[in-house]
Amino acid sequence: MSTVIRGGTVVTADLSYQADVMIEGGRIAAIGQGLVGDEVLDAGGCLIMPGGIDPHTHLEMPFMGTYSADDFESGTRAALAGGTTMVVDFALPSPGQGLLDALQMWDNKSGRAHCDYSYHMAVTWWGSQVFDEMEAVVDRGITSFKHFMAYKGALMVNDDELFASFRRVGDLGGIAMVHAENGDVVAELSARLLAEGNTGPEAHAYSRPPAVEGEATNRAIMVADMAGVPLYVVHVSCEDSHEAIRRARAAGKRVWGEPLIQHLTLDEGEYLNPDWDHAARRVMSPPFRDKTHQASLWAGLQSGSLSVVATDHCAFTTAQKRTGLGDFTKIPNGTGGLEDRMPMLWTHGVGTGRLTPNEFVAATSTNAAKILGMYPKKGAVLVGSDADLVVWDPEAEKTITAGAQQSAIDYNVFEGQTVKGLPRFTLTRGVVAVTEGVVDSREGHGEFVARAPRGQVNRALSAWKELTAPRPVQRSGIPASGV
Ligand code: DUC
Ligand code: ZN
Ligand code: ZN
Ligand code: ZN
Repeated sequence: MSTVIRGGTVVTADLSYQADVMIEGGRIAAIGQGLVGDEVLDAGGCLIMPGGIDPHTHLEMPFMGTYSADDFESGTRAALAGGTTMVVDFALPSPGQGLLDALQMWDNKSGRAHCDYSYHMAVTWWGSQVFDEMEAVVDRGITSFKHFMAYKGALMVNDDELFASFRRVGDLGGIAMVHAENGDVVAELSARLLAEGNTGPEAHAYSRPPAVEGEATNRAIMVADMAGVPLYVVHVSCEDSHEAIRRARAAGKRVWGEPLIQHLTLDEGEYLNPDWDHAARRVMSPPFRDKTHQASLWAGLQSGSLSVVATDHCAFTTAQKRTGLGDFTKIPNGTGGLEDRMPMLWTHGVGTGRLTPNEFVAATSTNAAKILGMYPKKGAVLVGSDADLVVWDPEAEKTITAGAQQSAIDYNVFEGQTVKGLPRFTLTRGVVAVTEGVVDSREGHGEFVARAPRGQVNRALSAWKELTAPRPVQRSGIPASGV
């Protein structure tokens, strides 16, 4: 049984060209002119692109006293509806819990996935058990380790733990990831705002200003440099952290930044909406920023200083959000976006001329596959690659509304926005899962994708070697020179 996608333009991160794509056994079998197959999908007027990879989701995650509302079933169904064919979720041990134990919990949940998936491993505490189990985690094909520099008293790790863990990740050939916000400052500002009677959702944003993110990003970059490990900074929301990443990259450091579609398209004005529900539904960390920060993120995607657009999909219902009525620090942090990431980025990126279609593919798929060590199995239109493909109709339009979404929650932060550019077909390993907005996918079809360690170090131009090299010690006597 073979399928041919006929009459479209193949668009990869590098090239655009007219060709048919033949699929057999879940993989791309041929790319060329006039291909013949058992089944034909009409791609006339459409672009054939690698399916999206969302490298940052939290499905059915225990968090702030509840669980995020989209699980691997509804979350991956939403992903496919929007042209995303793979998610990378975070296995999250609670402090004191073993990494392998947490991995087992995530394996139990992910069996329901409609599309392929992988995990990052979160390091939420430090000890010899964590140190030891990290190697087994890498052997399982999980090569990226996330650290929270915020959520003090819960998930946050201190600098000594960060440094120890970064060194271990570096020695294992993996990638360190950070949620970069200064958790001590956030805790202090939150307490003060509450004491002054600021209890509403807007105070959430006041408690996490851009400087909090910029400081932590700079610190993480320097610690990663000293530890000799490549660094991936999740949800870069502002110029303060983007500037640190730009500077690190210009100095030859292996540092990548990931903005979210939410921060690219929504701003802090959302928190001033007089409707409490409206504002609380948009509470996430980091919060939405003003438009100058948005412009910085778009510029980063254009210049290449930012690499990947994700969602941090962590959806909570209105009822869950309302546990924070009267105390903004209790509003579960998180927003959705899995179904909307690609149409929103196409509309506001390609549709406005900010991004080329090839840059769109790089930001939504190929760069994540390369950085995370799964290219060209994923993120490519090449013979032998998995047939995770989206046949993209640049003329198709819709208005986003919660009533029509796959996500399990009762609202959508992009409600009422019209997008132009939608999947005509989404294919997961060769199987058509979505046809013009109609999802017909199979729960449990998704498979775990094991990733290879990149074995990269982060010592290109750093002073790391000099700092740690053995040096002669002058034990006594007069200094050798006048200094
Ligand atoms: N930020 C969120 O908004 N939700 C989940 C975790 C995070 O860091
Ligand atoms: Zn985070
Ligand atoms: Zn996250
Ligand atoms: Zn716009």
